[in-house]
Amino acid sequence: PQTVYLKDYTPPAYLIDHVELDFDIRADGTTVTSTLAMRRNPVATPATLVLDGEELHTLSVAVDGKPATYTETPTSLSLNDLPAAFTLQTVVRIQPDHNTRLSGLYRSTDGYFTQCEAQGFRRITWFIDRPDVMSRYTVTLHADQATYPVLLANGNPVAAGAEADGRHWATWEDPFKKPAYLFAVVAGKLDVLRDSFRTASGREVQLAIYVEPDKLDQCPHAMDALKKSMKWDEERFGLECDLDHYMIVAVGDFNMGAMENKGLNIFNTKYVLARSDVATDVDFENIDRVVAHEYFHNWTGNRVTCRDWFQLSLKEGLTVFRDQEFGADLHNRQTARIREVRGLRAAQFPEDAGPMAHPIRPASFVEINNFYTATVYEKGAEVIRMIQTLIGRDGFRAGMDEYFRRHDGQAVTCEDFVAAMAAASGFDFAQFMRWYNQPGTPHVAASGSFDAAAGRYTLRFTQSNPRASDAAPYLIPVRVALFDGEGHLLAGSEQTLQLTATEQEFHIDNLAAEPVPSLLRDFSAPVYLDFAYTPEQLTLLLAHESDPFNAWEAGQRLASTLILDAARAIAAGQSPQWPDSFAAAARRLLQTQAQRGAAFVAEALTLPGEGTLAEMMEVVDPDALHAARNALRRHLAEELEGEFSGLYAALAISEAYAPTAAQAGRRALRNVCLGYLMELDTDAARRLALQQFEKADNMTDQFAALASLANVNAELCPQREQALAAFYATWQDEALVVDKWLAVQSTSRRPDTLATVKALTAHPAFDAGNPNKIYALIRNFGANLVRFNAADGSGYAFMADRILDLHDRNPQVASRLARCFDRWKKFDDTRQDHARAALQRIRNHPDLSRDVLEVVTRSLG
Ligand code: BAL
Ligand code: ZN
Repeated sequence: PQTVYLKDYTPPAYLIDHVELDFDIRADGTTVTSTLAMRRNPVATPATLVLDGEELHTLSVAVDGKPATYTETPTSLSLNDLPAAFTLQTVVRIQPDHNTRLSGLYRSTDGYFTQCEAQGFRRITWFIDRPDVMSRYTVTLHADQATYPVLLANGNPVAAGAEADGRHWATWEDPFKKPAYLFAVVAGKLDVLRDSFRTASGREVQLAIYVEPDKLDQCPHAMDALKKSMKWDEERFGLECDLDHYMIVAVGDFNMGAMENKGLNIFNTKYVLARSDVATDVDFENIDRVVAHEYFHNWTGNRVTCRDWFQLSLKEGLTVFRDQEFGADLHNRQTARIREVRGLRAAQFPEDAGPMAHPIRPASFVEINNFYTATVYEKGAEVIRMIQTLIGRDGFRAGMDEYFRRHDGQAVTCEDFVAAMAAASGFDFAQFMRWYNQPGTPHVAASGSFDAAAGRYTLRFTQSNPRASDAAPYLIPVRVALFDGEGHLLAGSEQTLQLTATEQEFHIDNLAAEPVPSLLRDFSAPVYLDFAYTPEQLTLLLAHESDPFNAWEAGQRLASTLILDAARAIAAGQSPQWPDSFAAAARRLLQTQAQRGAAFVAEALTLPGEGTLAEMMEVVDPDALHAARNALRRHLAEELEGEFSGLYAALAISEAYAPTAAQAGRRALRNVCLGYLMELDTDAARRLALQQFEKADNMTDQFAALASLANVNAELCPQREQALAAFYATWQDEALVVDKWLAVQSTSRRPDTLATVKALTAHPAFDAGNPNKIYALIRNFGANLVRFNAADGSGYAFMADRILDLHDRNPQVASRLARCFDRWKKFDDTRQDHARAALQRIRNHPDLSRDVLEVVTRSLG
């Protein structure tokens, strides 16, 4: 397969001003008639017109109404000798009912849906399928009226009517020009929840959420989230909705989370449907953020879009940052930041250290679908956050205003965005641009020394990038504050240091005694930061640091050291040792939960994940790591049983369920307490969990109880079997809850998890064609560090089988499964041999899909 390079970008030879599409949808196939008003691009070198296509059956091609001469390959249609401006009409047949890739137009249970980002539009019709070709669209759909009563496309409805044979039609017109990746149509039998929103300037926007029949009672939360997002974007960024109609359509078969098509978002049901008995607090919060994310794209992505796919982070990093800020304002800013960093460390840091490492703006790709990554999205958001840190919130807002003033209606680059920020703030971002162009997580090593005679504290920093040793130094904003020995913040010590050189030092004067530095507050840059903290200093910061992120971070540092030491001890056949101070610090956290907030304490008592800890090991020993982490949990449970039991009782909520930050925080901490009590491995704890499972009036509590029971290791645990069976019996008709049932089993600690997962692939609950089911059961198993990386290679062999089973039917999802192998080179030789054999077996498969081939080749490389 061909590699595409950013450096090879050239403007398109032709432009398409208007697109008229006619979809004749029938059971035996869909006929798409496309009429394109085209002209030569005045700024491009004249060339052959080459249109993109995939799996299209061409029926006719005409230029200005006359049959045309053309050359066709499976992926291109070329025409020569064209006038300066002309109309190109093509008629093609496509087979949405057989489109298992879920890219282009495809069939799902309740009708036909589309997904065109990044390159799905070419699976619908011949087109110049690249984001810098922006056009106005008029779209007509024809389908059977009884089976597909709802016919939708981007923009505004302009006409509709009945046709012969019980069919009907509808025409939609989108007043905004857009790239093809934002195109969408839907034809289905769907229920609709309607509402409206009046913008700050008085425009009335009609809102609609379309869902499968009988799910309307699971839509109000998403509708509420949409209206809140619309208001938030007006208040924070002065951005109003430009549409008359804003529609969200939920579909159960969807590769991604959701898609920001202009005025017609298509969502995975996972990010729309919610009711307290079927969705958890985390689900409610995720829906808020994803609904906001897609809405925010209307400005950051749609009105200003990407020049080419290398610029993906231009819209994704920025829009993730915006949805993070919205979520923080709506819920709990402190814990939102903690969770963002937890997620970054679990997914992006390993990605940036592994075979798929790439800058937030990649320089090349084989398959763009492989670059919808944690790096482009989450690290991209961190880069945007650093820009705001460097120029301040007002400077950032001025930069956003300038960006839209300059580029509204255009397809632009990351440089264009940063140039607008620079123009508005006067800040020099030249060195900062390295964040866009270099891969790898920078390592920052810091040390401090105190000159008592001079009252001077010196902080020294060195930065390096192990993944890219030739990388030039980054501009790294490091927020710091200093604390005295009693944990008081030293007045005036809060500042943002700008690291720009490989080695650098900063002085702080007029100090009476050596301070305790708190570095990288609020996680001001996506780096590893090493400082030789003593346990006493970390305990002090955990108790007193006013920046909640760094208070949490101090606890994570303490726990990480203990667990990694314990893993080494266990591997050497010794018992782990736990200092009294750690349980004492945890006790103080529990005692101060009322002041510090239950949500914060829940996060602070959640130990770093195995995947994150594995990144800190030279050679990962997943069994020892797993045993060490669980042993520390058990140690805390034994030391703090009384506190956990007491808080479990005290945190019970008597009022009706609401997914508010306050209630969610209480439930989170209460369920953390339950989880620790379950570590005691007593019948009393299991009965408590089963009781919670049975009595819960909401999914958060029911699922937390189920998850703790699903981990029970005992050969026979009647409560576990009872809960799993009851859960499935109750929820088997709620697809998203069935996903939870699958996930809770594939992420279980139990040694027989692989056998369970294998058995579940044959269970009626599993559907090998549905991305959500595959993610729930198979990809989650791939993230189960200790079970996926079993020493005998059984986890790797199973994953290889699943990837080969799927790669042809759905390359995008198969490729995501292949990413489970990313870190295989961090394990011991025996595991590496098994992983290599599994990867080679995949790579040697004839006709392997391009998506999987790219990932596996890089992994083996
Ligand atoms: N653009 C793909 C889905 C999303 O990031 O919103
Ligand atoms: Zn996005």
